[in-house]
Amino acid sequence: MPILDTIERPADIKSLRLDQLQALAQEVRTELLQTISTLGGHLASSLGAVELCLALHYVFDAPDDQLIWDMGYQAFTHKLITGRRDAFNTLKQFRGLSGFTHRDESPYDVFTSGHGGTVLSTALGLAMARDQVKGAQHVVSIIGDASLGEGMALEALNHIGHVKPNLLVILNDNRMSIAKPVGGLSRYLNRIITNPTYNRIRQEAERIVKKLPAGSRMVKLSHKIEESLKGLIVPGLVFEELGFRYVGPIDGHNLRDLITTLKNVRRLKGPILLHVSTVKGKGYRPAEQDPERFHKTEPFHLATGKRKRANGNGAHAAETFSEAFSDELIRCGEANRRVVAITAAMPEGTGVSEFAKRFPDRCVDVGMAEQHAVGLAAGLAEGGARPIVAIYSTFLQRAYDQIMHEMCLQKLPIILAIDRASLVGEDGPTHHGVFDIAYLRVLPQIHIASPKDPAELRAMLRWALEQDHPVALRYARGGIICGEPLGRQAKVVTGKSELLRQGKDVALVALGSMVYPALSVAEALAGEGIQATVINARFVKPLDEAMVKLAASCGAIVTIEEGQVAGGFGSAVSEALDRLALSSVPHLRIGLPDAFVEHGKRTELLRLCRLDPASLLHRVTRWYRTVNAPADLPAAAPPELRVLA
Ligand SMILES: Cc1ncc(C[n+]2csc(CCOP(=O)(O)OP(=O)(O)O)c2C)c(N)n1
Repeated sequence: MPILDTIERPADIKSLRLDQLQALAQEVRTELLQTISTLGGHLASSLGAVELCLALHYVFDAPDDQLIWDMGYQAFTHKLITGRRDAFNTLKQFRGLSGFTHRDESPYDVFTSGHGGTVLSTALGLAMARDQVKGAQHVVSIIGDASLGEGMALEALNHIGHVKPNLLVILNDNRMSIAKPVGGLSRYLNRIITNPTYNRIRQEAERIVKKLPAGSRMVKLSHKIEESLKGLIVPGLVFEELGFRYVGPIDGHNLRDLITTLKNVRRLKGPILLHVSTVKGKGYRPAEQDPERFHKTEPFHLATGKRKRANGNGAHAAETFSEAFSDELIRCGEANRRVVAITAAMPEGTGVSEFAKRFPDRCVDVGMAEQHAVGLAAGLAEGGARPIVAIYSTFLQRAYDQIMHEMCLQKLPIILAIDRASLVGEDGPTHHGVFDIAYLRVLPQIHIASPKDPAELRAMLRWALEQDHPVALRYARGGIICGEPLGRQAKVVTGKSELLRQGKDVALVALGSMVYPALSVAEALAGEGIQATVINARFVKPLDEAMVKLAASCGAIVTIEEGQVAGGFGSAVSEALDRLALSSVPHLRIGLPDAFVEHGKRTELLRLCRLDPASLLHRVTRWYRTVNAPADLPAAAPPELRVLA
């Protein structure tokens, strides 16, 4: 990598000639491909934004100028040229580089960002703050075409045109979301890219007008003509009407054009929208041909693009929660013609794509629009349909008010299928799905359940479809994390838990992904002479109070959940103990600490948060011995959760 090897900071690329910059782009692509084919991760978006990243750093002076990326997985080139190349082979690994922009990682990363559609609001805020103190820096935000359709981005677009600050918005338009984009906005952008006529006319008109005497009737007339032309054929009219000056579309792989245009728009005042056309997966044929698969990929063979199989012996991996959901959803669709599946731009990840093939008329992809997804579901439910909204826990946060107002307040029978409701692993703090128990539990009228294994998820989905009120099913990423599936289970009954093991000394009340680890802890405790009851809680709400009484009868209760302790399932059990006048029973709440958990493999993070079976055993044993210490012995200090950096 003769050129990349010499780049330690963005200033180093400013002295390069155009041909050297072009060669650098190829070296960066090679580096991206070598690293991500080995480690896996987001690929196609960054491949498509190589030239754009280089041109931005060539023209602007980061970090004084603020370059803000909407979801940093498209900005790996930016990472490579901002002093992080040596660590690039640690991308998304535990204690390695983040897979997104991350403000603790580099002064060049203005925000830690993994949720889409945020950047226009934060950029406007930065521009307004700059103007308050009469700062001179440029604020440049880069957003993808699908993310532009997010509610938050559209709200910001509306506001930017009102405030009219000096602000450059780069629309990185690769005509792809993760899957095919949906909606009028994406059709509109597509039309612009494929019809550059107006731009040519406008450039020509501007050239002629410049030659006319200032203030002449001809100049005024030409402005009028331009205005009326806009109404007919102007691309970007929508942006112009919102108060932006629209520039583009330009070829996002032509470094010369990119640099010239960026230099030009750098001088312009007011909000500018520069429309850049890029190819997702650019420069790597398999990714260009199948950008959806290479949006985020497992490790693969560079020569062919084929996945490297971790499981080389051909053995069948255990079923995941997403697979069980995907399969059961189809059965539910077959059994009930009113079932409608809704996804917010993630048909594959949330497991609705097979349902979509089977029942295309009953599957709706709303695009990156989680709030709308829940609002839409409310209308469908009121109209008699049975909507199932499949969204990752972390992105469902966007739809909180719709869950409260459109769903719970109206008591509509909508099912939220909340995937990745756990630590998610390599995507890290922007993506961990660990807040939903706390944020849903406080809402009246909703039932919240969490299955211990994929088979139970199937049963819960069937149960949910029989209910006449809102239901949330939350399930972890992947499958069960230890032991073998029990292969038997009690019928799912509203608000009833499942007793899995009886012991007289302590009750382990576990939720969802923590049930199998609790069983293994109970086995180990028996070896130490402590007999544990194990309860699969199943329901966070309504809580099984009979189960709470049973647990209390053991004299000590430990609740275990893969979610925030604050406000979580354990809190629900504590509240019940209060209600039942049983609050004197010692109760240890185990879950996630009051901190944002970093990235790494899920198993590594569970260990870090002391939710792996060995740590759980240690914590439960220590606490149990403290609680049962004879009164004349000083009690050991209660175990403390380690606070994460
Ligand atoms: C609020 C939110 N919803 C969903 C996602 C999941 N997601 C990640 S990337 C992506 C598609 C983004 O497409 P686009 O903005 O066009 O960028 P590209 O990847 O094509 O460069 C989606 C839906 C997310 N990150 N944030």
